[in-house]
Amino acid sequence: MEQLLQQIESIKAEITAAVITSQDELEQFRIKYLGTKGLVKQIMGEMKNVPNEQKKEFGQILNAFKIHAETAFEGFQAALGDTETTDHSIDFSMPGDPTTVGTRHPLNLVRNQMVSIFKRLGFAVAEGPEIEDDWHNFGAMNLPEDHPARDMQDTFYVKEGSENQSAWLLRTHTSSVQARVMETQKPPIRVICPGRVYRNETISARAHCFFHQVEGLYIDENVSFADLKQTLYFFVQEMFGKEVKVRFRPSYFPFTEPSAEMDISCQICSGKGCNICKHTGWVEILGSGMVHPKVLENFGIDPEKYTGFAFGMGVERIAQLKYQVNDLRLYSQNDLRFLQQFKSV
Ligand code: 2NM
Repeated sequence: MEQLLQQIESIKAEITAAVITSQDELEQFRIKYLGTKGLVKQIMGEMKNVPNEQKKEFGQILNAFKIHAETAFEGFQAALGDTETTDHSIDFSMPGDPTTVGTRHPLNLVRNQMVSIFKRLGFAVAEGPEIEDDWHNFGAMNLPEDHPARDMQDTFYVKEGSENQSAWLLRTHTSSVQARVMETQKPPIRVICPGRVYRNETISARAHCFFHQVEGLYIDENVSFADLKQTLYFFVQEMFGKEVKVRFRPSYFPFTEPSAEMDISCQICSGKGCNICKHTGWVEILGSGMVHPKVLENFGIDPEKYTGFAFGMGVERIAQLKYQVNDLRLYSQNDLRFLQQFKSV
């Protein structure tokens, strides 16, 4: 038994030390160790002389031995195969061509940042269709039949309405998504709706026929205008830094009452006066207000019990202030000289 183990160890060492440089030598190796009369088979044959109580342990040792020989053989075989098929016209030590990594679109970067700030305040993200019906885009939002936004001059209609069929259009704001949220959820509601919207404008540096919005909506008992101000103040501080100054101006929207627009101190000239802020030191960044009682009623939400605030802002405008982009067309022209200026993450 002791002798047999020594024999196995020395054969294993021999195998480990073997050098194989040709198919001939490989075949010799196979016959010597793995052939029908090879050493592995021979040692296996010794099994019958091992006392019964040692058979299990010895069996394991034999098995490991066999695997050792087979693995070595396969290794030699693979190595030989490789050298014989190597294409010497390829230099594997040459450094590879660098992979060019894409960049993220600035609107994507800014949208993600906006969403992440509102998520921290407990807002959920809601999305909806870009082709909408009259009701979700206009009617539910308290826009009267004769409101100019409903005009063909301002809105892209996909399908004209008829007596028994509502018109289909490209949504002009993501309020239509909030309409769908109010339709399906009961207060408390706290959502933001990022997405693309469409308006029939002549394309220029300052206007485009599509752009991107993030709109927010918060409905619960006792939601106040103070909540609106503090939420939006928190947002701009996170977006532009603690130094940012804000001011609210009274405004008008059919879907809110009262309504306000918010300006921030110009991020380009720090309030000294430049082209972006038209030398006022302030730039408008969003519209907001307390949700109009009629809008709440449209969705069966009791305006005596619940109040809410809503706001809407353009992603392009925020990105303009962050990255000093002075022509809206740059966002959709896919000019790599523009796009490659933005980080990839
Ligand atoms: C704005 C300005 C003010 C707004 C209102 C609503 C809803 F669904 F509650 F009626 N969503 N968004 C809103 C309010 C949007 O954009 C400049």
